[in-house]
Amino acid sequence: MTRVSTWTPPEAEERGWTIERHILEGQRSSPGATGELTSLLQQITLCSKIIASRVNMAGLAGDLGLTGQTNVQGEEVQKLDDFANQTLIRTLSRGGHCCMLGSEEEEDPIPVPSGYPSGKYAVLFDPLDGSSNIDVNVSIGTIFSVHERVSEAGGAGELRDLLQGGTRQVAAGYVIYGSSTMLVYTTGAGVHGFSLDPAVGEFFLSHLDIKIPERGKIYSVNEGNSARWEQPVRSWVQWLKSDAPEQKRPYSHRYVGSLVADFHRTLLKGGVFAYPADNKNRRGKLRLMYEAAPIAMLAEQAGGAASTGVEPIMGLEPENLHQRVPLYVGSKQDVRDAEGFLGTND
Ligand code: FDP
Repeated sequence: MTRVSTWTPPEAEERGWTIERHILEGQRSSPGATGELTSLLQQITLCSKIIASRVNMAGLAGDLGLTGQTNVQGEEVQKLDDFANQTLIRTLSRGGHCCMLGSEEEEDPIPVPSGYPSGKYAVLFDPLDGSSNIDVNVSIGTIFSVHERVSEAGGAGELRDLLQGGTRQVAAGYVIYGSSTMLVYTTGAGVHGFSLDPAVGEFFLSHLDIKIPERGKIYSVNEGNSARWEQPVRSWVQWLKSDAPEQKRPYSHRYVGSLVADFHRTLLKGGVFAYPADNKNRRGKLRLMYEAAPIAMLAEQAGGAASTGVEPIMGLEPENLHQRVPLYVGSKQDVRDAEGFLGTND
């Protein structure tokens, strides 16, 4: 169950709040909060600053290019992918608040090393999403998802601590390394965005209680795959492009190719991002646990929707850590339209 908090978002005059203060305020008004989630989120924030600094310097520091290895998904590992992955693993596995980690880059769950305490949370992350954009200075990001453990407190974490459905996330968020670095997160009390001031080395509240417009005017999909799509997906995209000014069509098209960047735009401006299933990727390309579920929690918390095209992403019960899923996410009305074409919305 999504955790209920009585906390309400701060007023506009609190826009200069640091992320630390914002998280702490959330903790103070959550009955029964122990401070562990606060501390875990602070560790994630620290990792994102370290990764942001390395991303910004990558061209100079010789950190662009491949490591020569392939990951569990069969993709070539970039040096920055590896750096981001190691930063998150080192920090979170020894930080005292996690019992188990899951990384998009690692085949197996990552346990807490012996000698370190086993904490209350299980965290999943995609350390550097949008890898194909690393070398060309296009926005990339880190995505994270936090669950409360279901195995016995204090003992070693188990796979089931990670393999929980989207509605059981207690926090989710992403960091976008773009023209500025932003961290956007939710703990079930709205979606809030913070911008990194690199001179101070601190994230400050810049986007308060973000809400996705009910309907947008942008669609975002890799149309290079259209020959492989099922007919309903093609019909939907054709409909979005058709000339019907009275219904505010055609939509504009934008596609960065980094989920974090495409979703960030969708969150702020509305519209829909999709990565449909096709006859090459029968279950879609994106990963449920590292990408679709956290993005779905953010979308719903911002008043939007996230669907496989036939059912809500948040309702899916995961079968394995690396499972893929089709994704339609963004403005509620735009996602409903997609579902209408895919046959679920009459
Ligand atoms: P990438 O392969 O570059 O890491 O899931 C990964 C992802 O990027 C998403 O960030 C992005 O939305 C999508 O794949 C892009 O896939 P295509 O190149 O097939 O469009």
